[in-house]
Amino acid sequence: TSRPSYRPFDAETRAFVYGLQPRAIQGMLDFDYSCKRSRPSVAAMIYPFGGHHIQKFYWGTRETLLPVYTSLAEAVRKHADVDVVVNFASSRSVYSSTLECLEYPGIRAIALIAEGVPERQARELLWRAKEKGVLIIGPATVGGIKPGCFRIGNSGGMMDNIISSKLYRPGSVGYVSKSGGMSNELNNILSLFTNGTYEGIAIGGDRYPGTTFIDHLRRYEADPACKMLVLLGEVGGVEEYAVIDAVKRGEIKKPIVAWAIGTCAKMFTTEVQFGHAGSMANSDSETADAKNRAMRAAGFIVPDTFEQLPDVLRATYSKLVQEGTIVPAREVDPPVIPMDYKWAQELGLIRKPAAFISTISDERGQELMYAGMRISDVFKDEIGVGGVVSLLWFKRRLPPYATKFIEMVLMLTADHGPAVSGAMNTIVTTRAGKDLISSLTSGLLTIGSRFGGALDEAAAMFSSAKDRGLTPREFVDESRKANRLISGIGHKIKSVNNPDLRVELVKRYVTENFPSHSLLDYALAVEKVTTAKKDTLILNVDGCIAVCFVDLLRDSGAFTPEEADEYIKIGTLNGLFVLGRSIGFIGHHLDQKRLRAPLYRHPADDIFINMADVPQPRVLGKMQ
Ligand code: Q5B
Repeated sequence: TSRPSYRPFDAETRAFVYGLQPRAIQGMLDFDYSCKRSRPSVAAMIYPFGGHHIQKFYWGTRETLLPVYTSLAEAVRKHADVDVVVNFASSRSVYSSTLECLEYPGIRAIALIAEGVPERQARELLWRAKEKGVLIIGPATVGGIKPGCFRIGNSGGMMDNIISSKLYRPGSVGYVSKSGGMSNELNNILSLFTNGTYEGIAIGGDRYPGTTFIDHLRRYEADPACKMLVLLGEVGGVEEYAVIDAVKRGEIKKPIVAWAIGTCAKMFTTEVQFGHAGSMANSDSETADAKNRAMRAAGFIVPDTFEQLPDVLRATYSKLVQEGTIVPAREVDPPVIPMDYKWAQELGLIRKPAAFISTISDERGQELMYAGMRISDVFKDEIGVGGVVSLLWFKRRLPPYATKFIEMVLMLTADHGPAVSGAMNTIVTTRAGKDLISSLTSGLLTIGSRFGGALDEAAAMFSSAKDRGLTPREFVDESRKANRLISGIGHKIKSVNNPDLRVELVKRYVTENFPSHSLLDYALAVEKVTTAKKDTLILNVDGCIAVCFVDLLRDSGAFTPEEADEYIKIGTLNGLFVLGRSIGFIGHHLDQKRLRAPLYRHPADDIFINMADVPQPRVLGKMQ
């Protein structure tokens, strides 16, 4: 690139981000947009897993796409203009990925964000990078920021911080620090007491950073656009002394304001290790006080306390303005960056009507809740499947006789052999090679008003007839006149002489356990009338369960009359058969799979095909 070596980042800098870091990348793009860059600073992401794909980001108010490559080689081939890598690889993989970056001569700067990189590996990377003339920032750092030009990862903090510290446009002060957090503080102070940051680098808190204070201060010294230097050092290590030597040798001539943090260490009676791995004094010269003294003696502008840092910054800056070294530029407002929806919501700035309402379960807290009941209590109270159904379907705990009844229904309806319509469809579907869900749903879709899905209508018909005061015979006659079959009456194979024992079990349980069973009694009286006509017109399993459930809804005391009516109307009762029979359909699917049952084709001789009265096909329209 045409960039001078002292200026590795400018408004044209393009970077790869190593690792999937959508939040950091969005932050970099938002920064770019606030700087009015013509195009995003991130060209692509490198992520070895999950295949080559693209990801969507915001560019101001619009959206833009960035590619994700699985190899650096491909990324480098496709983006020859990229010369920076922001490496978010973890401490485990940062070594190998950085070595790989160093193989590409086009990559001139690499920021290593990972913490906990083994010192031996960090030193080797540092040495190899130096050999190739590649600038390394980190490890264990947020990186740094070049206002108006380029932001490394999350440097500079949230966008409101970036805007308030005026990082969207360059100032005149180049700083180095160890900590990313203190860099944010410096950006803020510099925006208040000078014309702001020209470039800021946090070298990282490890004992062996890839580049140290002096490397960056030399660049700032060489860069004519940088007019004033700031060194924010800290207790531990000797990097500040390299800067002192450079100042003494006259290599650094620009005014340099400095402070070493950690002067409070002397207040402790024992040795203090601050947050960074390197921030512990191993000798007197490594204390913050010794460094501040030495820097002051070498001609640095060192305040007496950190609190006085703003004053000396203001004084130094004002002097440079007076001399004409710094000519403050006219302030320009940055473009408005739309706030992320989630952030705005967290701040309570916006509200939005929810598209969905849900009132039965909640998994957002520490523990999954079923209608207000913790999942651990579901087990502690041993409420069973019937209890869970009562919570999730009716949003309340029903008395034990009721939850046991629900369980009984699920067990009774679980299967009725392979010959029934739904099981047949499941079996045929399975034999066509379909999966469990397809085979199950094919069976479930068969459930309807004639097969298994007669519960809701049976509940409605019987309760309406009883509520209207019709005698059983009047009800049967009314239905016949209207040409309506009575839902819940009749069975293909069960009859008075071949009773359905499932129905007998339900009847016995309900008469013994329910507080009342008036609709069941009414339905049994209707059965007497219908079976007198034909012995297969029994109260069938659908009908029996339906009328008993109405008795439960109406007389258990757990539902208001309105709720009871509503549950019948909204199709709750068929749900019992659907849920129960799913068990059987899944069983049939697994059975056919186990049996390796081949594709089924119905024998043609079992189908009467007659096209005698089908008219001969005619060709419509003109013949050519
Ligand atoms: N007739 C169930 O039909 C069946 C009448 C009736 C008045 C009636 C039929 C029906 C209502 C729907 C219903 C649930 C189709 C059934 C279930 C689950 C299952 C299934 C399994 C399992 C049986 C003969 C004569 C005719 C009809 C009259 C029939 N039903 N009159 N009300 N409800 N019922 N479904 O045997 O004068 O001769 O013309 O639709 O409740 O699905 O095991 O298989 O667990 O899987 O073919 O138990 O009853 O009788 O239609 O030939 O009728 O009786 O009008 O009179 P059938 P049809 P007529 S349980």
